Amino acid sequence: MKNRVTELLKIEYPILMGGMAWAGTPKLAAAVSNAGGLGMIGSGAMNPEQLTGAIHYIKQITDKPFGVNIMLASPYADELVKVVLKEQVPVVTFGAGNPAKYIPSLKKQGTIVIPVVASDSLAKLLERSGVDAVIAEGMESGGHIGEVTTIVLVNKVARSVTIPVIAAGGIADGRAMAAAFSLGAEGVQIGTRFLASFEAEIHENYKKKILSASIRDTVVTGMKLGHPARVLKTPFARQICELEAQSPLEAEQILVGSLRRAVLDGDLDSGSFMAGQVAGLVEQILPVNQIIQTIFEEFKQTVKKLCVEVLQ
Ligand code: TUI
Repeated sequence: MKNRVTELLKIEYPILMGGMAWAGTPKLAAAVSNAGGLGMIGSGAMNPEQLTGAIHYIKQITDKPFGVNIMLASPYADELVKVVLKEQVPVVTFGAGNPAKYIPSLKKQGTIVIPVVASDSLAKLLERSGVDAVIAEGMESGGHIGEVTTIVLVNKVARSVTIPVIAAGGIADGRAMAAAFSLGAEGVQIGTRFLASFEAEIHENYKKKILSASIRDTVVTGMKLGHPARVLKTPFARQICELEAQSPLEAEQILVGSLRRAVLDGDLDSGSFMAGQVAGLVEQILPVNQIIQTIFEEFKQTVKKLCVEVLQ
């Protein structure tokens, strides 16, 4: 397939991997890139040395384009940007904030810059700052979220900017990909679906939890603390939501390190299993290559069906 996103990123399918902290390892990212999508190293939990190591490693296991996601709430954000510049990473995505101050240096070097936005106003502002595309991420997604649903956000952002829009949040199959393209998106970003893959280096408990989740099995923690994050509904997640109301400081402390405990230890008692509402749609663990092929095939079938029915 050829469109502005595949041309910009030099990839086969307009499918990007979400930049997941802890779970977005070079191995998973390389699997996505090798399958024709854009793999993304999630640097959210890395220091500059760890990111340098991850970039060196991915360069050994794929010769395809890849990206690095920089989570702007990271205490290392400034230094992580220096690392991607030094290592000449082809694509950088940003999340959880406004990356305006980093854009000039990255664009000067020719890096492709794609921030995540949760509003049309930030999308317009960043378009003027010279970003190459935006990811419009709705509140169905896992991890840190905004307040607007994907169907409303992607529609509005696509009507507000002329650069390509990549849709995220609630997308795990070809039907949702077709829906996103109907709203004006030219690419999709997928996170949760790739966690339920053979290549994902997360604890088995995490994968099992995703497979057994229904579409109502996520909850948003941290709402009262100012950093809302969608996670699988476990007794721990419910406990955090209750504690937030009574003792926000205590809730904050318990949340520290909880994503690491889910990803590395599969800790069901004190881990935050970040996942999107699509966890309820994911039924089996598959190789990344098959996930991408299946999504793209269903996308084509969906578009074809609509064409036949609507244009007959
Ligand atoms: O960043 C994400 N998802 C994440 S980051 C993360 S790490 C984490 N760990 C513990 C607690 C919380 C987070 C897990 N998942 N997605 C991208 C995203 N960005 N979603 C929403 C936004 C966003 C929100 C507001 C982007 C820009 C924004 O603008 C604010 C401003 O300053 O204008």
